[in-house]
Amino acid sequence: MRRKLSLSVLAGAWLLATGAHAGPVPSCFGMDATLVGSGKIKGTPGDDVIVGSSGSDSINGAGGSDRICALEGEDSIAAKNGTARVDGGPGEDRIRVKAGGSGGNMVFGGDDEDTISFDSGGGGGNTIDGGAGGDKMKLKNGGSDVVMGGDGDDEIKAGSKGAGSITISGDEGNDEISFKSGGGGNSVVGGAGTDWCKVDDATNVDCEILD
Ligand SMILES: [Ca+2]
Ligand SMILES: [Ca+2]
Ligand SMILES: [Ca+2]
Repeated sequence: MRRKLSLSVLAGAWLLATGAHAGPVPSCFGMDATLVGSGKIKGTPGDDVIVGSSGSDSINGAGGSDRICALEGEDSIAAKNGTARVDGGPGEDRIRVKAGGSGGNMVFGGDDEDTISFDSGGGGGNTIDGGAGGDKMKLKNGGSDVVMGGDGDDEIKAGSKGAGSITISGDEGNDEISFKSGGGGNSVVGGAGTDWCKVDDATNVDCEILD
């Protein structure tokens, strides 16, 4: 059988071969990595599957629908213009996603105190989950998004220009949530802990209201 490896896979394989074990190619959101590295990692204008290192990485997807798994360390992650799937992993990560507007983005801060800024570009059906730790999330949502603070005292600033129900949950911890809706039918729930909310319009609100 013929096996064909793309250039980017070869680049990743080279990096893997330098380790003690040249094990299988790591995966990210169910796909084999096309790029594996540490430190500063830059993707291509196309769709990349990038896996970082246990150290602090600076990963730039450089456009396209990228899957980025930064693993441990205090990582800085940027993705733009496509549908992004990003997992910061453990460590205090800084994640910036400016999506292309097709929706269906997935952003996970993972453990520890992450800073997430997300712009849906108008597309809906996105999932943004801060994970454990007190996260700071600044979100321009699309319709039908699911936003979770996860454990810890989270600060969630969300807003949507599009119609469609958005579900925001602070989860455990004392959370602060502000939400500007683009239409009705939204849900803002603080979850366990003492939570504060500032909402302009939501059908289901369960938290202490801030004026
Ligand atoms: Ca890392
Ligand atoms: Ca993290
Ligand atoms: Ca959290």
